[in-house]
Amino acid sequence: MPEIVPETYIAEQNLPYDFCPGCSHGQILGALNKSLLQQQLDPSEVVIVTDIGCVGLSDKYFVTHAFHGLHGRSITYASGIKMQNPNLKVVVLIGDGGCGIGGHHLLNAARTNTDVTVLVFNNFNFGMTGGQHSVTTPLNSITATTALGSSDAPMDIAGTAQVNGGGFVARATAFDKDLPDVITKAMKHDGFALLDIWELCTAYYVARNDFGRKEMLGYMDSMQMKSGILQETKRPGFQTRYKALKQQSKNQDKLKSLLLETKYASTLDKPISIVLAGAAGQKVVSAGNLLATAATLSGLWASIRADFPITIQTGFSVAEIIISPEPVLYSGIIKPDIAALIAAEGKTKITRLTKEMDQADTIYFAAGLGEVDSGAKKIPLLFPEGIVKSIKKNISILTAAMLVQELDIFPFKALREAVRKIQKTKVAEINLEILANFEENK
Ligand SMILES: Cc1ncc(C[n+]2csc(CCOP(=O)(O)OP(=O)(O)O)c2C)c(N)n1
Ligand code: SF4
Ligand SMILES: [Mg+2]
Repeated sequence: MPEIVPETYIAEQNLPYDFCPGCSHGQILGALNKSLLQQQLDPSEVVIVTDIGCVGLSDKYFVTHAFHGLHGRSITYASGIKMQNPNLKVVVLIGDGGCGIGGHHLLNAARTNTDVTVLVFNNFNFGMTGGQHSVTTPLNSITATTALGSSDAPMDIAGTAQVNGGGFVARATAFDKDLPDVITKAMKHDGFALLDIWELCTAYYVARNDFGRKEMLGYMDSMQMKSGILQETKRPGFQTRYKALKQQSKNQDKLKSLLLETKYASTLDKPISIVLAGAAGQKVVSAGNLLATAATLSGLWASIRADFPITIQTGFSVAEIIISPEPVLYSGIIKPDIAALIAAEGKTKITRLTKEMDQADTIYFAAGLGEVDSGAKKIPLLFPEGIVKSIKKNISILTAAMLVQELDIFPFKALREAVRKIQKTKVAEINLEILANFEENK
């Protein structure tokens, strides 16, 4: 139990609610507060994720953490928050409108059984924008967008979660006395939990359709959509399942060996962008990965973007690498500091980039590729004959070695370690020999 449990989870300084008189949203929030009190949760371990709409105003009424994002996307944010920190209790507050706009997210969260609790404030229309019809609007209803009566089949939100494997699914109304208890059950369930809570938008849906509490219950009966717990499975939630899979995995050591811990030092004080431009089969992207890995092993940040056509073994192959003493927040390169033209296909592909380069930048070019429309310094890519059987075949790794030597931003041994760390044994053996020959002959 937490050291300090509040007397209420409602942020009273923000009351009264910004809802119209008679709107059920406040009632559901009251039930959520009661449920949190039942559970005696530490407010700092609860995250309320709100969708858009009148329901989206709700997070500010709670003393817990809050996240408010785009319409229909709240379940994805909640899933991400839970994945990142499985100790948090994550509750989504979403309207029927949000469930329609983000329907794909809803059914996939149910399938994944990700451990979040979704409270659907289902008032049968878009409240906030003036009462347009939503996916749950009953047939023949009058709304701002269905003046002659809605002709769409209403979506069964609880039913959708149910058939898609949601761990805990219930249908309720905002007036149910036991709503706090059902919310508590849902939040305690290990896995995806959804409560389809039927309620009243007094400003629009109620006013236009003469639809009060009694009519809502009558509609529930007529649709044979029973209230109560509809599904409670024993299937473990995604986070529990993932943890177990990770523990059982035979690849534990392999996964650990992929961690790139800082082993070497670097004096780099500003980002440097490098573009390797070659052709399919030249292992251009592998060379880019080696540079980025070696930089990471030297305590730097690195990003790599690979670009190649959908075809295999033909066409260009380009690797864009940024190495930086700070996190790389944008991995695109507009004007490279260094470009290495390894093959004609790559040279053509990056024409737009080389054109942007000026005398502060350097273009290294392989034999026959020196004609470049660019203000950058141009230096031929020359390697001593005899260091490897075929310079042409190994030009990418040789270029990476040359760049490490020329730029001097991390030690050469970091490149060797990168080869050992990320390449398959046979490939690594060949590349380590190439690097050894390169060092001997430099
Ligand atoms: C993608 C997108 N489409 C439309 C809107 C405009 N919009 C804002 S609130 C809202 C209606 C919300 O209805 P609902 O989710 O049912 O919540 P309620 O207002 O009924 O609580 C709409 C359509 C939006 N913000 N984003
Ligand atoms: S418009 Fe409807 S949903 Fe929004 S606050 Fe008013 S009654 Fe509630
Ligand atoms: Mg609504």
